[in-house]
Amino acid sequence: MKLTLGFTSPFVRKVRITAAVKGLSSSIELVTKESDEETYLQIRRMNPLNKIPTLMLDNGQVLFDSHVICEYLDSLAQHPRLFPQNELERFSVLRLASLADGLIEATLGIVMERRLRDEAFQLESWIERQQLKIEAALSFLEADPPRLASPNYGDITLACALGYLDLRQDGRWRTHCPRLVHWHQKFSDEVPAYAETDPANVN
Ligand SMILES: N[C@@H](CCC(=O)N[C@@H](CS)C(=O)NCC(=O)O)C(=O)O
Repeated sequence: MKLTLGFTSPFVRKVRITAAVKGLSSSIELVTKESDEETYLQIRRMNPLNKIPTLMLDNGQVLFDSHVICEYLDSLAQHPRLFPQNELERFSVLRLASLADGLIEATLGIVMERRLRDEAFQLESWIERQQLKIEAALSFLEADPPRLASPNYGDITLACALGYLDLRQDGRWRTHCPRLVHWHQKFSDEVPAYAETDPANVN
């Protein structure tokens, strides 16, 4: 399989951690613009949304987005199960993952607004709206952090969202979320792939 990626993308990080936890990393070739531009662009274009991560299977089929890719990887090996089969547990994991994806999207939205628009045209009201979503999601999670029995897809997504806040907002979330900081440290200790995919460690 071939995975298109950039090393700072939190959506890509979810997929890489999922692959590692499932013991599938060696079955996936990582394709960046720098390593093989032609293949990278070819696979990326097969996703009409033209986003990373996009995964090309060995039969040529292309999968996107990160949720679909992670669920596909989870289906390839029985253990450990990252998407529970029990309905109640499954929807709780999916809800956590959706909240964490929303956290990533709000953070990314601010990054893009600041990066792509000239300063004079940046819409502060829109940036504030995204920041409010970030604060609200963090308060919600801080009030009742997930239990970390055996890390699941929701946990992986949340860890990547918090890692992305570390990268893009200098870890400011840490000052008012002590329980989440503890949760994040525990996840990091239990899942070596988290540190291995830390964008801060990419040259
Ligand atoms: N919902 C998608 C989001 C993927 C996404 O937004 N990727 C960003 C990089 S972090 C991207 O490719 N942006 C380029 C673009 O939107 O054109 C997923 O979960 O895979």
